[in-house]
Amino acid sequence: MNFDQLSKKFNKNGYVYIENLFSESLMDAYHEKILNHFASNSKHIHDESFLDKSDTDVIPWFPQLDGEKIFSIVEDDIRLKNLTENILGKGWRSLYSMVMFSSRSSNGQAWHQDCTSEDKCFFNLNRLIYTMDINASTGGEIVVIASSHKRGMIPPSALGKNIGDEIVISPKKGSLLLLHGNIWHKVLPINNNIRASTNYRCVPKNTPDDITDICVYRNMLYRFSDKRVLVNRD
Ligand SMILES: O=C(O)CCC(=O)C(=O)O
Ligand SMILES: [Fe+2]
Repeated sequence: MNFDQLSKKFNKNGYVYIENLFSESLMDAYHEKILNHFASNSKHIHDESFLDKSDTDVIPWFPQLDGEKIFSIVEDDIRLKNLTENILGKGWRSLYSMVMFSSRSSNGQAWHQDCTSEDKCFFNLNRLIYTMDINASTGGEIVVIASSHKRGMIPPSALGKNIGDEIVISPKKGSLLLLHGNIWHKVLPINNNIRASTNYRCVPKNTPDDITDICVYRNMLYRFSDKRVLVNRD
């Protein structure tokens, strides 16, 4: 792995996608845990008005908080640690690991930025790993606008559908997708399967823990901690 090259690519584009990083057997073990958990926990924890207005259909799970030790294997992976340090610099820290689950035929996620872009030094880095293949048949591909992490706030809905050249990423089982929290991104609707991704979120030095509390959608700024629409944008 050429960490310098990958880190340059990340800084330029706001994302990096790498296939075949984690073994099939590890991904199968993760996926089994995920399916077992959601077999009995597939209720939404967000309130209905948020789900409606954000057009977002995901259910989170924090497996390490439930004592699932196997989820530390990716977090402790030395390649992932080195790449993260190359991108974020010394003093970065992990926030948590979060599985995001979507049911078959659900909406995916509308265009958004995970955090606001007022202070360029502070953002979240998503380190997403995939325990299943995601493609046109399953649905749930990720769409990004390259380099949009440098373009400030995502345009409001009123500016129409086309906000740049869309790059569709269809992650393979065992792959890693690094996404800058300011990049404009969305998840396409889910088709024929459930969808799961596992995110090892982390932040540069001195970034507040609640950096992702305010999420920027094209139609609103939403604050998760008190479930409030801060700004209507359309
Ligand atoms: O689940 C994914 O592939 C990406 C979800 C997302 O928007 C994020 O992690 O910020
Ligand atoms: Fe996101």
